[in-house]
Amino acid sequence: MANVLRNSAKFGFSGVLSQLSIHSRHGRECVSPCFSLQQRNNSTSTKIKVDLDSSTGVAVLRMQSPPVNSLSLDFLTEFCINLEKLEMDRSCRGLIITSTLSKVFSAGLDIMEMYGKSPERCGEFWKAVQEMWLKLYGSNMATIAAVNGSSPAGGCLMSIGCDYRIMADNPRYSIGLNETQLGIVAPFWFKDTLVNTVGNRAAELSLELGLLYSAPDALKIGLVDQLVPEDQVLSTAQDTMSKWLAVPDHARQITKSMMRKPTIDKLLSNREADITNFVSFITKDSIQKSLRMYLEMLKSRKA
Ligand code: CO8
Repeated sequence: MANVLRNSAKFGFSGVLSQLSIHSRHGRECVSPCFSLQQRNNSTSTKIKVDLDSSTGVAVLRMQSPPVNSLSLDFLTEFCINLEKLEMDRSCRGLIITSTLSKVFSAGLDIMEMYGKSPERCGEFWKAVQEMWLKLYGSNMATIAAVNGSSPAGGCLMSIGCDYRIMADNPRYSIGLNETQLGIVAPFWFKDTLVNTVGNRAAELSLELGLLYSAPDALKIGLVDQLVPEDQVLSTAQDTMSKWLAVPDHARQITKSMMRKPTIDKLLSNREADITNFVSFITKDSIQKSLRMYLEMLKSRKA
């Protein structure tokens, strides 16, 4: 059953990853045929840096794509490749996701990927967003988000895709699914992940109003699990991870699958329709206009 979870996140994987795929000695697909031991332990790409400590079995994935770690197609592709590598590496049991940027964990989906792009490109982008969530939410690893800055929209999705969230105790940092504030609608699997995290009522309020919660408010509704001083976010994540890894892997993985598989299967069986919906929605003139106004607002806030 543990493999069900692993495989459910893997099926349908396409594009760059499938071109890199080979079969591993375990009979599962793995990426990058020329993946050396050194690369497996520590990989650095442009937007993401991964350090795997083989003595603890814990990898730290650092997002390092200024100015705000927005989730572009390139970023998502790198993210998925790194996740796939770690997933296939039997020495890796836990994953901590954090940011190297000050003040920002991730600003969510790169709005420029949704503005003024062709339907084909939008479809490709959305497939990558789906893939990121499928891989993370369905990961066999224990996953902790070390949220050391603001984490709106897709950044929040990434956080709630993990098993546990530790956030910097800073009221200036916010987290939430604020899509309606941009005039767009969070798809059903964003909604399902939020409901699974904070319950139906809090999710309803949060989604309809597009609420961004300050770190203390996020703790109150259970959107994050713990607040710690900013300089202790990563060390607390590492300490917490050792508790998660004290649970036998197979028991934790089967339990995780039991909790998450219905949500994952719902997207897997509606994946193409979800892409079609996204493309027809996002390319509408009225939605493009909302995005343009939101981008202008972001720029003017700076001025
Ligand atoms: N995409 C692209 N560019 C962005 C984004 C983004 N998500 N966020 C910020 N930027 C840009 C800004 O425009 C600015 O650009 P420039 O330097 O050229 O003026 C630069 O990044 C720096 O931004 P700030 O000055 O605002 O940086 P701060 O450190 O002051 O603030 C924040 C950081 C808090 C992250 C802030 O930038 C912010 O709130 N960003 C917007 C976040 C947001 O609303 N994201 C939503 C994205 S949509 C999404 O993730 C889910 C969509 C689901 C689609 C469903 C449709 C069916």
